[in-house]
Amino acid sequence: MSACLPIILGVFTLIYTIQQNQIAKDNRLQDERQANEIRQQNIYDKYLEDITKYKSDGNINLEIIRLKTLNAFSQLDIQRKRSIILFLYDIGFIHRNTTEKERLRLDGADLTGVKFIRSSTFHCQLDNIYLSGILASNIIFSHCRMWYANFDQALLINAQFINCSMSYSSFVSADISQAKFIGEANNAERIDFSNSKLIEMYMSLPMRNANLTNTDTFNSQIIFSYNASRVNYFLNTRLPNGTFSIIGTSQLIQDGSAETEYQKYWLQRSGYNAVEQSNESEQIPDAIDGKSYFKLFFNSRAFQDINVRHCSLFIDSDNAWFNLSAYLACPFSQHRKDITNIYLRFYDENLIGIKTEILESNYNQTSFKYQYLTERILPHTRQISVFIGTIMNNSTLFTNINNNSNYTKPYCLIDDMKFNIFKNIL
Ligand SMILES: [Ca+2]
Repeated sequence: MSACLPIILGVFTLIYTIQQNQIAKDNRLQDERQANEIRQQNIYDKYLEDITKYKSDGNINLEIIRLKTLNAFSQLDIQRKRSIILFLYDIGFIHRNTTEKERLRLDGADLTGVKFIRSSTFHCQLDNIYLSGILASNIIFSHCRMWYANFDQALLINAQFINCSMSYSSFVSADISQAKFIGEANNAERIDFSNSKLIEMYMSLPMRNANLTNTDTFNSQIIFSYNASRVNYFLNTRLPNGTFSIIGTSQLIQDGSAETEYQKYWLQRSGYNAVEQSNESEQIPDAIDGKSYFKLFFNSRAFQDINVRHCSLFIDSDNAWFNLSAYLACPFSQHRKDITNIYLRFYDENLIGIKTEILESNYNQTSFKYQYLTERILPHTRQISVFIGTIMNNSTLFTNINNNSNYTKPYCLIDDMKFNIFKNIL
């Protein structure tokens, strides 16, 4: 017994020391937590105080407010971030139905994991909330009313919208992959999902009247309503099984037939001569389509840019081809090698040229001839510039000028130009 006592005392001392160390450690952590809490509360209070003062003074510089807000978000916890969003909403800074000048943009604001959950004290009425460009993976909205909400360009991976009423909301160019739309009626009416990613998204009710232009729904669990009054709009859409919906094949060149005032859509290239439009009184030959056509002289050049972002998904799938067609002629030239051409330049997202294609008239083409060109569109193409012009033998021009004849300047003709994108089924 007497031999045991020191051992017991020793064990006791050891346990006591471990306990004391743990208590000291707990206290230290508690102190750190408190300090952090106080620091966050100070940042939060100062932020609210500043913005309220700007607002009451009428001294609203949205760029400064934006920087202050992003700075606050980078330091605060999710509860305080949520409070700031509700504060900004309440004072009208993040409403979709204001003008762009009056609206605070929160692009890049980190709202990851923030929760907006309706409760007895919080009604979550967020109609028209404007949260374009936020970074908000795992964000949760539960039992909220958010008609006309705007989440354009936002990153919302694995977001949850539980029993939310959100008709007419907008997710243009947003990433809502793996998100969940769970719950009751009105959950998903007339939402604009164009250009957005809905990969592996889940929606418990059928999707209705949504805009799915260029939307990626690959591997999603979405049921599309085929009720006649509730059909969704599919164009260049990647469907859940990986296939594509109808691909837009409509004419992408604006006024390719010289029928409107052509300067409306065509720009003159600097350093080149103008392209002209024929008028009926002087017109020989007749136009192929409508009443007039383009007249292109020596060194004439005009262009227009076609934006193909609305079918970027399809283009990047590497199945996209284009067809360019037009009627071309050079009846009023004096050199058999004078030609007219349509020159296509393909650009990527950064406007770096990645491909060039040319459709040309033949030599000695004195009357209109239908010509076309069909080629693959390279993935990553985002813009296509269409140039119309001529390659004329210089001597033709000089000959005419020197002869001082009554022969008007030689020119070539283009009419009924069409550019379509289509799916190559081979
Ligand atoms: Ca025409």
